[in-house]
Amino acid sequence: MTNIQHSPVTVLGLGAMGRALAAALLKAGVAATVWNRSPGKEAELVAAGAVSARAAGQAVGGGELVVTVLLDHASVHETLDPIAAELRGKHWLNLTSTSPEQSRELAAWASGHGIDFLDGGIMAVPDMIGAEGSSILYSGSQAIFDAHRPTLELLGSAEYFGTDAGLAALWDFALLSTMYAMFGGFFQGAAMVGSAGVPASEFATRAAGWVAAMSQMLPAYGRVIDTGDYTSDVFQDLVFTKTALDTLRQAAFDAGITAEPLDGIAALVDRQVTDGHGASAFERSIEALRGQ
Ligand code: FVH
Repeated sequence: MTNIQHSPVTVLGLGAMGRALAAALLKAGVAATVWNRSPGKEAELVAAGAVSARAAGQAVGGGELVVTVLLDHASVHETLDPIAAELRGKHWLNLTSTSPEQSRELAAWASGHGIDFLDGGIMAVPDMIGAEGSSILYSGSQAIFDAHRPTLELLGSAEYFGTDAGLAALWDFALLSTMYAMFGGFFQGAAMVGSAGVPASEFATRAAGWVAAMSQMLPAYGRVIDTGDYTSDVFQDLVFTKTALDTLRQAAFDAGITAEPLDGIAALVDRQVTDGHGASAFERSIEALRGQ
C-alpha cells in the first residue's frame, strides 16, 4: 500500500486520449477537474469522481498540474491564450502532439506568462494508458517532472529527456517515423500476397515475426551510422540493395499493385549509388537524408 500524495490535476481536452488520461488518474484516486470544448464527453469521468468545469479558465483553478490534451498546436493556443493569467504560477504539462519547434514555442509563450512548462510525447494509444507498455517522454521543466513524477507514472513509464522543451517531441516523432515506415511496409507486403489471395491477417502473423527478427539489426546499424564508416565490414552494399529494391518493386508491379512504401528508401539508395557510393554499406542511405 503506497501513501503518495498526488496534487490535483486539471485535464483540458476530453478526446479519446484526454478521457483515458483522466480516467487513469481518477482510478488512482487523484483529484481531477476536466474540461472539453464541446460538452458531453465528461459524463463517465464525472461518474468516476471528476469535477466538470464549464470553462477552461475555471478548470485551471482546480489543478496544480494542468494538462492539455488537445488536437494540435493551434488548438492549444486557442484554448490557453485567453486564460494565460489564470495559468500564471501553475505547472503546465502539454501532451498534445506538437512538433519540436511548436513545443519550444509553447515553452517560450509559457515563460513569457510566468507559467512553468513541461512537454510530453505519448508513446501509447488510449487503451494502453495506465497499463504496461505505455510510455511517455518528457522534456522542459525538470522541476515539474520531479514534482509530479509519481502522478506521471500512473499514466505510463515516465522518462525525462532534458530542459530543451522540443526534445520529447523530437524523440516522439522520430519513433513515429520508424513506426509509419514499418506499417507502410506491412501494407505493401499484405497487398503483394493479397494478389495471390492470401488474407492480410495470415500475412500479419508471419510479418510480425519477421519484423521482430529484423529489428535485432538496428543496434548494429546505429553503431555503423555513429562511426560514419560505411566501408568496413559491409554486410550488404548499396548496389546489392538497389538491385533488391528494383526487383521488389518490379514484383509489386507484376502483381498489379504499386510500390509507394518502397519508393522512399529506394530513392535514398539510388542517390547514394549515383553519387558513387555503391560499394558502401546500406546504412549510408542516411547520408542521402542529411544531404537534402
Ligand atoms: N489517440 C492516440 O492514439 C494518440 C496517441 C499519441 C498522442 N496523441 C495525441 O493526443 C492528442 C489528443 O488526441 P485524441 O486522441 O484525444 O484526439 P481526439 O479524440 O480527436 O480529441 C481532440 C480533442 O481536441 C479538442 N479540440 C480540437 N480542436 C480544438 C480547439 N480549437 N479548441 C479546443 N479544443 C479543441 C477536441 O474537442 P471537441 O472537438 O470534443 O470539442 C477534443 O477534446 C493529439 O494531439 C494526438 O495527436 C493521441
